[in-house]
Amino acid sequence: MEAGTPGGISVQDEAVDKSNFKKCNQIAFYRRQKLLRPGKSLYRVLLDSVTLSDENVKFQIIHEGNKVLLQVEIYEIEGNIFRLKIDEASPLRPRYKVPDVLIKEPTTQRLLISHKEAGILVLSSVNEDYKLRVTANPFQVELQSKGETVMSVNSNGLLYFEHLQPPPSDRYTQNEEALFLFVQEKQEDLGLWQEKFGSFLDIKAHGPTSVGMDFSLHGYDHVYGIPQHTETLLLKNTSDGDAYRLYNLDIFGHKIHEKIGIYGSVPLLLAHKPNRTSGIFWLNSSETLVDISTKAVAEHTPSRSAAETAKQRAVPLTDVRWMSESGIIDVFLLMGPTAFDIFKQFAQLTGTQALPPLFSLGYHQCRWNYEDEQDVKAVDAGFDAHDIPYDVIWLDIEHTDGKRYFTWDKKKFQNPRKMQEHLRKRKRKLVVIVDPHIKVDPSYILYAQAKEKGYFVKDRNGQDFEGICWPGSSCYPDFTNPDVRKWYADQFAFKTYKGSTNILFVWNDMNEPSVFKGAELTMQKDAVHYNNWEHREVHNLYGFYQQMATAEGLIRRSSGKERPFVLTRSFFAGSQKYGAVWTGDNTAEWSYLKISIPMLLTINMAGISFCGADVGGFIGDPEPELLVRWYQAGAYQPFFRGHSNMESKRREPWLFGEKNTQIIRKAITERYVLLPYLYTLFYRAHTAAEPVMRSLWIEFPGKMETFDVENEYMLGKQVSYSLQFDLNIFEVLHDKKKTQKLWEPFCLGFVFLQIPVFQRGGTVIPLKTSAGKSTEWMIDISYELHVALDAEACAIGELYVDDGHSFQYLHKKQFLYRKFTFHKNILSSSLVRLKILQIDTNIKEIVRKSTAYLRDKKDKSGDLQVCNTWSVYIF
Ligand code: NBV
Repeated sequence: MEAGTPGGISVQDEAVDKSNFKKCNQIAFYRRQKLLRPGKSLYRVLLDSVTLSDENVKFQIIHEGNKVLLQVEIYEIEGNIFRLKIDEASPLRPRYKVPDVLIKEPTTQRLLISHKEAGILVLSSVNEDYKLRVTANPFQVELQSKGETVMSVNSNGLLYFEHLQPPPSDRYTQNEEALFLFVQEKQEDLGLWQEKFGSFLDIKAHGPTSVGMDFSLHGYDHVYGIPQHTETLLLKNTSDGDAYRLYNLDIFGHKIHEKIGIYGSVPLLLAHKPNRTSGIFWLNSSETLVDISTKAVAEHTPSRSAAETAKQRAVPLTDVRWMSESGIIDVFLLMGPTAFDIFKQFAQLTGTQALPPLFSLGYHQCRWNYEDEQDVKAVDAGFDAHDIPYDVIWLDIEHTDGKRYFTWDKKKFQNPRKMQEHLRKRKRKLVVIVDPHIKVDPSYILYAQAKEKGYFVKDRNGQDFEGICWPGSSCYPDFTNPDVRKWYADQFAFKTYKGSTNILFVWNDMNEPSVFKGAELTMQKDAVHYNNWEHREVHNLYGFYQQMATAEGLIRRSSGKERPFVLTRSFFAGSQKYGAVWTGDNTAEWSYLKISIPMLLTINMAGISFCGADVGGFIGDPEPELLVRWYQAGAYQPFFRGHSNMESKRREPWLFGEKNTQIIRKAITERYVLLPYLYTLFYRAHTAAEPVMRSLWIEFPGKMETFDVENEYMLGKQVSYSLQFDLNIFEVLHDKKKTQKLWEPFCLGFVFLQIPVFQRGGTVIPLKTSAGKSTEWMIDISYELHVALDAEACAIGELYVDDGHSFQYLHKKQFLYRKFTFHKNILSSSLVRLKILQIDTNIKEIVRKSTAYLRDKKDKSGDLQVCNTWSVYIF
């Protein structure tokens, strides 16, 4: 059978047909919500219903039209977070509340009622820094920080809540029902009880359940976040077009600069102005749309004279309207006030980045497909022959027995253990793909077991949901069920997963989930999950749960000792706890290289530091210059993997002539030399929620000129990377002046020989003195510190080291964490935490060597070079 076309299935045939995917106006709940225009909200607070407890303040609001009551709960959460929950006061049945995303029930603080009269309720935080001013009629909430209004809620009156109703058949006689359906049709098909899209029909057992609300961000005209879209870093105004869509979809050949959702969703939006950053985390896993509109308004200051009013300043204001198909309104208002505070606040709710095993920060070589054991060995040997470091080789779907995951193609991979032993000797790892769909085949043990245990997602008639994917007819494990996750995790046990060893790690693909003949190539929204929840409620969580179960499986197979590595395509808020994500099927074109940077920066802002884009572009064949430039970019991104489609030409780094091989080798080598710094950054991401890859505004929050920069970013605090397309004008951010023009010694013929990377003045970064064949080969290579001084001739930096693979750093606190200070010509190192003695000896060595290095520099130039801004440093 032809590879990739089981049962004649080839996704490539189905690719990029835009009509497969909805535009916003083809989404019924969006059309319904858009009927509500900005204006006075019909919701009014019943002030008599206000109750205060240690945990929260509760009250009811009533809709003046339909008289439905909603229950509002306001919480103050430790660390400058406010939570607003709105649900029906007495729903017909419980509405879906997203479980498993918050790492724990947040610790609340008692709010105080400081004022309650004349239709106004004022709540204050314990420290009195924040005030929530609740207006009763119409219902609005204004959030103030020390007197400054930061955000207001429902100020455009767009609170929208479709309450659960009995189906029309229970409410009307047959004739009335016919009339109802007729009226419904007349109303441009509002899609209340069913919704058509092409030949697909979504039957809504519980009718319309949509929710929505607006937020005004005062003084802000820069908003970011809500991945994943192929869009600019700065979120755009959506007034004249489609809203940003958060709905995990597998869009093969997706275009750039579109607001349709691809693969993963994190409903976290950040707003930034020079003195403050705020965040909105809309915890809802159903399809969600976000409208954004920025305008200038007159400055909002109470009681001004006529003369003052005439001189009123125009200030920016951004309105953000969230609309979800289902669930409740559960929104966290993150008050910052700095970007780093927002990252901490979000991590406090959803967890921090898992600390990756060190090997996974090395270079990964992937392709759809490395054909067989010989191919794997040859590619592995190719890296050594060409003196290029790499850590991991990957196997795509063709390695399996007919797309039955957890199995091997018996002809091509006759002895997978032996192949892994071969790789192990060469200190390398293997990653294999494990997609969620399971081939309908009673003789396939995974299918038979899941079928028997009732572990598959069901269709609306209670039968196992069947869709088409790589293996042909497939069923989908219901990962929302904890028993299914446990069963799935058990499949990774060495005894169960035949041919697997502890150098094998996992890649979860197609987990949006991708269903070839489904509506928008995904699962029917009326499919049914654990506890009878419809797929529409949990859609954006499917991949999150698969990665959770997979990571758990890898941890369990090592009896809790080893850190897992799991790459997922689909993700949600909190996926950072389970591993890495990549941006999916990009195309081998310059524009995709360019857009990969804002896409990765946005994913980083949303808490997922461990992310990357396929180097070279997955679809098509990059021209050599593009490939080389992509390696240079990837070397400075958190997850670094070369990958290509089965229809693309082979692309191993040495296939493009000696000169290109040399430049690629250099880029990958630089990555390996930089690993101590990168690993330290991941430690910071893991423990302090600091993103590894940061847009400039995060590091320079007061510098407006950085707010929209998306071709340059910081790797941690200390290194900046710049993607430059114009070889003659090279600008980097300068601390004092706006930018500084550099020259072109970076260019070599058609391509940069040097990657435009800079070390920030005032910093010390730890490096290895050279690269090895893989991370494991580098254990004995010594470290060195690179010091770039600031105007005061000082510098600081840090280094984190542990065994690189186990949980000993956590359970036994076996790690080393050192801070370095360079001051008055002396480099000193202070211990933050240490338990591994032999590494400490190494550190003394670092200090000795680097001081020598500095002396060396001094000798050569006659003076230590003081970098009062950026030091141009070529690694
Ligand atoms: O498993 C094959 C590919 C994989 O190589 C790619 O990285 C994924 O994003 N997969 C998608 C399925 C088919 C894409 C046409």
